[in-house]
Amino acid sequence: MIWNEKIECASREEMEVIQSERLCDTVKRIYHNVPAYRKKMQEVGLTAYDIHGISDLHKLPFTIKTDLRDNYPFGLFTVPMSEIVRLHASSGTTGKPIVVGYTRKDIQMWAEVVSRSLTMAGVHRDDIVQIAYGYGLFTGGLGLHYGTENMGASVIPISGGNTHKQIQLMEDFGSSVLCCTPSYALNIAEVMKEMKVDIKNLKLRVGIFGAEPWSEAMRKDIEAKLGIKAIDIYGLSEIVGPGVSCECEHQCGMHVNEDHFLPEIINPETLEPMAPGEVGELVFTTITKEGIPLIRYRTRDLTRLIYDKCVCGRTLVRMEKCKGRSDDMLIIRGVNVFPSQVESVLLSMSEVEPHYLIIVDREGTLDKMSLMVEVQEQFFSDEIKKLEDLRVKIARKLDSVLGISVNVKLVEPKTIERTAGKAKRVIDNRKI
Ligand code: DLL
Repeated sequence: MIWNEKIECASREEMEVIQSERLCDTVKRIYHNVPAYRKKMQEVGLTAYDIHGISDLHKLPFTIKTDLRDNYPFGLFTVPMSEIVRLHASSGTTGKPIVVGYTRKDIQMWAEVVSRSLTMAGVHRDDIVQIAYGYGLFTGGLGLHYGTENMGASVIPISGGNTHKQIQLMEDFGSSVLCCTPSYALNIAEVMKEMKVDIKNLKLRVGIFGAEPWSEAMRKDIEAKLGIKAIDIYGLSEIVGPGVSCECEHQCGMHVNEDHFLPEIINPETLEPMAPGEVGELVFTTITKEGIPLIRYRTRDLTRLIYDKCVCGRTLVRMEKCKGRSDDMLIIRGVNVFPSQVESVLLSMSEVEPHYLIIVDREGTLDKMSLMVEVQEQFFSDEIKKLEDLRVKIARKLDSVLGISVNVKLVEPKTIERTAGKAKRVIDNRKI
């Protein structure tokens, strides 16, 4: 089944007409309503009337995460707050988070693209959908929730964690669809084994997994352990959250909802557009969003676009599984973490030096983050209690800023290796 056949199977010409019209409309709105955007466009000698369609897209300036931070919290919103019905947020590179506002129409559009995604994955109205993505400022839980309700399937809004209960409800309620991060899916499978739950007695059929990178090998592992089809879903808070793109049952690339999010691939070094089919950085322009439209937003995710028609019949362009990032963002237990956030916490504390090393491991199915940090010469002491208090203080502060627990290890001054060139701040031992 296809949720919105007219759009999802439109010819390239039809799609380009829709995209061009919507792009021009968006550019006019932001030019007239957002001073920061108007300034950026004027700096490159553009007015809203210089954009006539998608062939002019490359003329527009890029938007990056720091533009959102510089206009924190609501500076890039295109409508008054009275029109905003929801706020979500995700990690910024330092200090303040990135804030995204949705109008009522934005929420409806988001539900539509998630309903399309679920349908692509083979979900239908009779399904019982267990949503184990976090509910809250993170877009995973509520994004999937509205899309599931919109298509008429039944939602179990359990949110993340409490794995025993997840499994109990799966058994008792007969959940047929599981939505969570791929690493949490493996964690659930592990606990099921401990609880001696036989997957044959479950109704689970489909998993909708995303919010972090995962490999084909991990897909096979999850599919075997849970006895399901594992579907990749992609999105980012800045654009809308989950539902920017999703795989269909053929699992051969994620169909981008390109009538709402116009994709491009650029060379992250030169910022020039890349030829179709080449791997580069994914850039999105939102062409229907009202709350906070974004022009040429650099996602930092590396992938390529496939324009061939899919076996499922959809013509929506597909993006390959993400191949990494062009910046240093880590995703640890589904939470986005920038080394610069850690650095700003350390710089705010006089007892430590900003010499540190982040180590990420995967123990079983769970990511663990450790941080080695040098203590200031004059603060270093033989008194264990004093050091332990400091360790706890740093861990608490990191937890409140990053939203995940960090195993902090204090080390003596000058023990972390110094390099003449770029400091190596992260060791990622996960084999994803
Ligand atoms: O992770 C939205 C989401 C929720 C997507 C639930 C899918 C499911 P953010 O927290 O803003 O939003 O993180 C966005 O996560 O730029 C990618 O680097 C990464 N990411 C998201 N989905 C995938 C995926 C949500 N399927 C950042 N594969 C993005 C690889 C992904 N990376």
